[in-house]
Amino acid sequence: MDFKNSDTIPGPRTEDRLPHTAEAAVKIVIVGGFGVGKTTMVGSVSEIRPLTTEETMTQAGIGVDDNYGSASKTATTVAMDFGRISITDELVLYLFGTPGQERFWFLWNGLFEGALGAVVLVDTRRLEVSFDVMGRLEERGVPFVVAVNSFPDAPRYAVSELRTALDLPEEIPILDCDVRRRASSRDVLLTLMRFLHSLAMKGALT
Ligand SMILES: Nc1nc2c(ncn2[C@@H]2O[C@H](COP(=O)(O)OP(=O)(O)OP(=O)(O)O)[C@@H](O)[C@H]2O)c(=O)[nH]1
Ligand SMILES: [Mg+2]
Repeated sequence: MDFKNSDTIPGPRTEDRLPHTAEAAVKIVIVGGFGVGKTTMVGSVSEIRPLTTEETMTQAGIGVDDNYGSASKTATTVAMDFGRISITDELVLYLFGTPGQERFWFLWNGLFEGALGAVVLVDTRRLEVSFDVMGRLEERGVPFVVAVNSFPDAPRYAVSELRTALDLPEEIPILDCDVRRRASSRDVLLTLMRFLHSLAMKGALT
């Protein structure tokens, strides 16, 4: 009788293994409105092959789904994105990207469970969506930083103008990013970690 030779079963990819030095794992959520670049961010920064739940956007979604920018966008997240990045040898972040379509927002509550912090991705062409998003994080007590994903045709604002427009207190970091670039996405996560650290030092983390 033939048996499958175990040598033919591929082992885990080297980068899929958690570094043996890892001591702390932290859950971070990436949130924001439809098409703001959440999946792109998780994909650009993850050191493992990201898990995505992208579904093709079809004619059936017309009138139901958000369609902003849909000319160039053909897929949307229906459940979540998942990725991982080691910030240091000891600290590993698990990244969870939320769906942006409003009809899937009920999934957010589960994704927020146990999250230490969040990145709110903002598109300056649609600032109004960010209020809902930030409100939900505030309700759940999840601290966040705001990262403006700079699309080429999006209006540019000074940080102080954005702070006023988004009604954000002085201590919440706001920064520009290009989620397609790994270094830029990593900078956003480092800013969030520094912010969480400063909150922990003040005893403001629950
Ligand atoms: N020009 C430009 N395009 C970008 C940028 N970031 C993302 N994109 C593109 O914008 C589209 C939207 O990105 P996604 O990552 O799918 O956005 P999302 O927030 O996950 O979308 P949903 O899950 O549907 O809410 C993709 O086609 C990206 O390649 C950017 O900084 N500049
Ligand atoms: Mg997505």
